[in-house]
Amino acid sequence: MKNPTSIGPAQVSPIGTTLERHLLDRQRRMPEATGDFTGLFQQISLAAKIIGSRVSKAGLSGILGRTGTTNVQGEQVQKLDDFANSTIVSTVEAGGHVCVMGSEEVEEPIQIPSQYPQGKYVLQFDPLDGSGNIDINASIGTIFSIHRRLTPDGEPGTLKDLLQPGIDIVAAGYVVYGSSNMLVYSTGDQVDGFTYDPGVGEFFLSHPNIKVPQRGGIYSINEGNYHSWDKGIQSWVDWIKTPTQSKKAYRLRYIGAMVADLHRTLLRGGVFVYPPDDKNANGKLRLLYEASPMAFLVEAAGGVASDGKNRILTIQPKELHQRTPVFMGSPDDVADVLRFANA
Ligand code: AHM
Ligand code: MG
Repeated sequence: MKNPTSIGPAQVSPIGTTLERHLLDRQRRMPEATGDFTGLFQQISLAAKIIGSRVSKAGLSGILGRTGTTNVQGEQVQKLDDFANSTIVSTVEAGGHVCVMGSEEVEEPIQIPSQYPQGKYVLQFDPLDGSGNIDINASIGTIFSIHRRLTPDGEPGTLKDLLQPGIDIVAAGYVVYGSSNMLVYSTGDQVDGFTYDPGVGEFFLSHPNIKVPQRGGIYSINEGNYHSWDKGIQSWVDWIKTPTQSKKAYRLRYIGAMVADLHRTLLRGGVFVYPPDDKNANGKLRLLYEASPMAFLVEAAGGVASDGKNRILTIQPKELHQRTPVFMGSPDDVADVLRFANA
C-alpha cells in the first residue's frame, strides 16, 4: 500500500473548491458559528442557480423583461424580475434563518409566514439588477446583503431590522448572469469569486481574494446625462477622456447594469459613478439594495465607495427605497472624481 503522505498536499482538492466547501471551511474556523449563516447562504446560492437557469432560457420560454403577461402559447408568465424576486423569497423564507426581507421589487418589508421559524438574520436584495438589459441578452445580476436582526429573537422582524447602515453588514454579494454566471461575496475580510459550472450544477472558486487595482483606466457613467449634471461632474468627464502629458485618456465602458459595471471595476479597476442629476437629486441607485452591498464589496477589495461626501457604508437609511449618489472603485480614481465634484 502507498504511503498516504506520498500522495501530495492534502489541502489540494482534485475537484476545486465549491462554494459550499468554502462556506463550511469558514464555519469551522468560527467555533461559535451555528450553521445559520451557512444555511442562509446555501439558500441564496440555490436561488441564484434557479434564476441563472431561467435567465439563460428567457428568450425561449417567453419571459423576457418587458413582455406582457402571456407567452406565445397564451400561458400566463411572470416577468423575469418578478420570477427572480419570488424565487429568492420562497427559497429563503422556509429556511428559518431570516426574520424579515427587503427587496427592490417590493414596496414594504417582506414578512416570514408564521408557519416558519423567525431567524436571526435579515436579507435585502435586488433580485434582477439591470433588468433593462434582459431583452437584449446583455449582462444582468442579483445583489444581496445580510445583517443580524436588531429586534428580539423569535419574533417577526420589522422595518428597524431593515434600516441598518452598511457598516453593520455581515456579508454581501452579487451574482452576475453573463457569458458565464459568477457569484462574488465577502464577509468583510476579503472578496472571493465563484464561477458556475452548469454541467456540475455548482459554483467553484475561480477568483480568490479579489483586489481592486489602486488605479484603473476605465470610467463608467451614463454620459447621456451630461447636460443634467453639476458643473463638477461635467468637468471631471471632460478631463478624464482628454489625454494630457501626464495621463492617457480613460476608456468609457457602461453596460447599464450596476452589477456588471462594478464586476468589471473590481477586476480591472477604474471608477463607476451614478451622480445626482436634474431628475434625481440623490442619484438613481437604491442605498439598501444596490449601493450598500456593492460598497461593502468594493471596500473589502481595497477600493473606495462614496456618496460624494461620505462613505456609503456609514449612511443611516431612513426609508427602504432611499436613493444615493454613487462613486466607487479604485482609490485613486475615486479621489480624482471627488476632487472635481467637490471643487
Ligand atoms: P434596475 O435595478 O431597475 O434595473 O435599475 C438600476 C440600474 C443599475 O443597474 C444601473 O447601473 C442603472 O440602473 C442604469 O441606469 P441608467 O439607465 O439611468 O444609466
Ligand atoms: Mg437594480
